[in-house]
Amino acid sequence: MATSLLSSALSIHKEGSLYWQGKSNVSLKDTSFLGVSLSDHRKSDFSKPILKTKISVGAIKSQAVATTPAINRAAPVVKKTLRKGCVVVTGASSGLGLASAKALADTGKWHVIMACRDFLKAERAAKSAGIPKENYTIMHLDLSSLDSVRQFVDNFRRSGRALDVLVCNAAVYLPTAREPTFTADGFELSVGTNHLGHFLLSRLLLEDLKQSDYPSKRLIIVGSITGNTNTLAGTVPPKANLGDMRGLQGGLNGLNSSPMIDGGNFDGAKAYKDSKVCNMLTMQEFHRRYHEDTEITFASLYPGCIATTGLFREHIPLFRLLFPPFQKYVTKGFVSEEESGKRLAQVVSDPSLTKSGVYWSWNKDAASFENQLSQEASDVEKARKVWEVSEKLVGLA
Ligand code: LMG
Ligand code: NDP
Ligand code: PMR
Repeated sequence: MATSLLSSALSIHKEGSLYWQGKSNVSLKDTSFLGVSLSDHRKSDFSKPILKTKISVGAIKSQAVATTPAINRAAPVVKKTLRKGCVVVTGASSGLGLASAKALADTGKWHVIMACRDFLKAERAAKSAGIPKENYTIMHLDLSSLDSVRQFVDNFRRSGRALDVLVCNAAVYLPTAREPTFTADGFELSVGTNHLGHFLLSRLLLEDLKQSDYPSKRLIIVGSITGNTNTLAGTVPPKANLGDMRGLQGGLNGLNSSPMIDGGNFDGAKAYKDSKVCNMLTMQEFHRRYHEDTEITFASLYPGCIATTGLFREHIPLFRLLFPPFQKYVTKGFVSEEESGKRLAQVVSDPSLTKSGVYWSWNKDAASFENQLSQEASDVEKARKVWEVSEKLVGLA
């Protein structure tokens, strides 16, 4: 009996560390203590055990990934194998989206719908990343067009797949633009793509998530430290600020309203940070409105500073050259694309990250913790207003 228990424990650990390889193999120097909320670094819970030590038979069972004979002997209920999950990841053609698609597809437990605006680029990216071809499908989605968002939802439904997890990851960042550019529907491009496109997508796909019979359904919206003014990174000018949202209410069209949410003059870096605040507020509003009834987990995260991604493609060459070493050696907030992909994959499927309404970050030991959002990014009234104004803009109300 003792031998059988021991062998089952060993197998569980083996499964756990195989499945959650990302968590157990991360390098300690990858994460920044500076990434931790300034006002809340005591709460940042460096003592939280990493998953490998936390994983329990129950946790394995809920994912039903383990079917080794040793585990079956110890816990016969585990026999029932969970079907492959289906996760939609927007902007999976590069950076964090691609890395998370790979991390998830490589486990063999997920089919990844890569929702991308450039089909060929996505196909090449998936191939060169070596994503197993039976574990992904590319579907066209251009978040800067509400028609395209609706069409994607139709196409997805026609595919007959269940939707178990949705990851709103795609984003654009236009720090050097002097003049605003606009989406097909006339919204300033950064907020239009990063927030409004995802807002419509997630509102429509909520119905599909509700219908899924998967045991842990999740809607994840990628946030960022730079939208949180309670951090050093968030105080680098220009700071995020939604103000009274008069620009958003006016439709961000730059004609009869400002292209900026707060009604100010166009600033691409600020528009990006504002869009991230909207992403984090939207996640919380979803949680308040739907978590209890649907049992869907709503979450956001700051995956670390992935200084090498395409996000900085519009920045000046000197910035692109200096930013990675600056983050690696000065702030120590740098993470590789691969590591960031494993982090997002945890938020998608880790059995211990089921809490809803949480903004996840990772501490210097690469363990996840519930981070504190800035005052604005956790403002209940602002969240409601962003929700209500956004639903008008995207034609839901
Ligand atoms: C706005 O500027 C832009 O206007 C906007 O267009 C958009 O890009 C936006 O958020 C994005 O930024 C905001 C920013 C500009 O303003 C400030 O941050 C105000 C403070 C300005 C201070 C300038 C100092 C410049 C030096 C930075 C290095 C400090 C680090 C400490 C050094 C310790 C050394 C041990 O700010 C900038 O544009 C600054 C440029 C930031 C680029 C980041 C790269 C910095 C390179 C630093 C060298 C890295 C070398 C690495 C090797 C390390 C070896 C140990
Ligand atoms: P990348 O530029 O590498 O990836 C962004 C993805 O979004 C690309 O696949 C891009 O497609 C896609 N995309 C852009 N516009 C659209 C659109 N209109 N429709 C559909 N897809 C679109 O950047 P990252 O991987 O760095 O960014 C991913 C997420 O991570 C973003 O939400 C960002 O805010 C967040 N983040 C990034 C950090 C970092 O340090 N890099 C830090 C914190 C958060 P295409 O390949 O065709 O251009
Ligand atoms: Mg920042 C203290 C740590 C820290 C962290 C974790 C980041 C993350 N940054 C930090 C500090 C600083 N940055 C400091 C001290 C400066 C002034 C030199 C600085 C500057 C800076 C610039 C100019 N940082 C930037 C930029 C960008 O253009 C990036 C940006 O704001 O995009 C919106 C950026 C970022 N810094 C980060 C992260 C994660 C970014 C990238 C983007 C994002 O939030 O998604």
